[in-house]
Amino acid sequence: MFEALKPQPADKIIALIAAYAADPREGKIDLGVGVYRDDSGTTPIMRAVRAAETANLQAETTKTYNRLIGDAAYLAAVKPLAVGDTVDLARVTASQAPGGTGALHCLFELCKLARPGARYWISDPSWPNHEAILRHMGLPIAKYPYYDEATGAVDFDAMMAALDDVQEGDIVILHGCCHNPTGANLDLTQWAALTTHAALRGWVPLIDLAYLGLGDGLEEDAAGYRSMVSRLPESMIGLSFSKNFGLYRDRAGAAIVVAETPEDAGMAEGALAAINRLNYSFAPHHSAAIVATVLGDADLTADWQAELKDMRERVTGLRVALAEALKRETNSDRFNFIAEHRGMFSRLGLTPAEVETLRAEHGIYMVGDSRMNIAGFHPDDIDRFAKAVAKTIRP
Ligand code: PLP
Ligand code: TYF
Repeated sequence: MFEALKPQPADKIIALIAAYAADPREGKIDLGVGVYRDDSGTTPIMRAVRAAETANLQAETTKTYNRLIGDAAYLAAVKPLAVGDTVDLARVTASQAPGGTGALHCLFELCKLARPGARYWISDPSWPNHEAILRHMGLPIAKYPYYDEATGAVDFDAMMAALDDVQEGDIVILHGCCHNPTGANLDLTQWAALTTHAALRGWVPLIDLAYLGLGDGLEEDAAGYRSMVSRLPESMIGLSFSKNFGLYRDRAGAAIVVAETPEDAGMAEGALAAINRLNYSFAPHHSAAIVATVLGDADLTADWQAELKDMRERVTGLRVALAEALKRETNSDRFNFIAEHRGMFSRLGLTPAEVETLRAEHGIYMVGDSRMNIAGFHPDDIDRFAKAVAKTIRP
């Protein structure tokens, strides 16, 4: 039967990992997959994560099954982290999921059960896996324009105009902060306008939250989507701890539902537990237990927040240095937006041919749409990178 299978299209981001590894050149620069790296080029295990993992290893007494919905301490810590004190927690339920991807998949399945006719709106562009997963699940996709290449900002008018076609009950996927791939984010006024639109038109937001704390701060990054969640009867959050806890391969995430009433939240909880059972029964415990231990301990939480702040500030510092170097080398303001953006990514705005030239001639790897993982830069790379870009785009 397997001869009937067709080759699967590669994930263009994941494919870059292998292409970069196979390049023998000294001084190659990896701006591909979105993982945080420090100045030594490593993706560190965070101090609080290491401490919690060590403590858990000693304290753990059993490996028996936990609950289908997930670990109680983990979910109790995760809900307030996501929604803050903006909603009554009796209206909030959550399930443990293997990473943010797992959380999104669970929420799509929940929507499929609750709203069979819904369309799923994604930003154009968005993280490619949004469209890929929805397609895989056979769910109907609609797109809203998001990014204005000319200004480097959100094209909010175009976004709102497209959302005029939304039907009651549709699901609109929004990036909670640190938009992937553009780095351009909604401001508080725009979140408020979207909230009013959702309230009037009856669409339900699904917030993809993969970079909380990597933009301007844990509270700052949450302010926009929390204001929306607090004003609407229903919303969902797909949370990932891959980036802000550095737990990538260990897979920690949560599918969070804010329901209109505690009774509805109870129904959603039952469905989420069943979805977990039907997919893999129990989500991986190890990584979730690390998050629960960190968030359940004031000292570990403070240390996690301090290290996350350092990570965030490294990225913001690299943004400023990069924008300055590109301004100097290209003698233009074309790339100033990089310093304004937040999160791990910005798109340079180069053509696919220019991206290919950077790879072939300079050993610089970025996604074909010219998305760069800013955290991938070493400070010493920036001048050479800016010179290479200037040479590549010179008419
Ligand atoms: N959503 C966005 C926008 C992402 O960039 C990512 C990748 O990190 C995820 C979700 C899910 O990440 P993970 O499944 O590794 O937790
Ligand atoms: O966009 C990125 O680079 C990260 C990592 O299928 C990632 O979100 C990329 C592709 C993918 C899973 C994770």
